[in-house]
Amino acid sequence: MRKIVPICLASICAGALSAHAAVAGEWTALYTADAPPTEAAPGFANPFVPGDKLPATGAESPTVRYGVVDDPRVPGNKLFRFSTSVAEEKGSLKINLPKAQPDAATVMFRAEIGDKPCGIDVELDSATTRARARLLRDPAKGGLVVLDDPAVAGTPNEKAIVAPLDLSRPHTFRLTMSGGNTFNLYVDEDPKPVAANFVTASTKHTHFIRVGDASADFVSAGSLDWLAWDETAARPPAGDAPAGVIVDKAK
Ligand SMILES: [Ca+2]
Repeated sequence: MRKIVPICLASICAGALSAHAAVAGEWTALYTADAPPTEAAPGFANPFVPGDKLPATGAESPTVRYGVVDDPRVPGNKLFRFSTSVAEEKGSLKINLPKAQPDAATVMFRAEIGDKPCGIDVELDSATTRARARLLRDPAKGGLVVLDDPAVAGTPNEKAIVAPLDLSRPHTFRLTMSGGNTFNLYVDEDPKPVAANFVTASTKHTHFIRVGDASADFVSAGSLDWLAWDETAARPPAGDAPAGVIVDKAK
């Protein structure tokens, strides 16, 4: 049985921001970071595959560090923490579906940006394209959500900043796909997406979900509290989140 994470409102609330226990929903899989992401676990039968830039043997190298750690904010909760110190060593993790990539799907996760320029990079692929977003720690502009694949005119352009981020706490992200190439990106379950109905021009689509690949552009550091996905539908925020996990709320 999947571990139910205790909710500690006092340790999560920040100003007008709050967290709440999510309601139950049917999700294809939920990774809670109670075990390494490369291992199958209760509720998580599709473990991540290490990216090709990860060390060939073992889970870490001197420049790519990762593992499961205690959540400093929520007693009993676990986080997957990662850090790279050479940009070419991406430290990425991939979910490769054993079947055709869907044309409608949702990936949802809770993450915090660490002390490096890139917090996390997440992509969601269909059979023809992919959407990709990065969470950045910019020395001048602070926390940012940036789209990172070529986008069709009329939607946010490549490298477009679509939202600021409070770097002092974790956030909840939701990336949805419908029709094979219409994406929405939501932050902290605000029903208004930070990037709405965007279409990408990328022809890359070699996985289903990939996290942590910052290309050669950045070194990265951050933590992942949980990640869930649905292989059947674009699911906008509406109290529709996995049960038993912490979900940040914009309002
Ligand atoms: Ca967790």
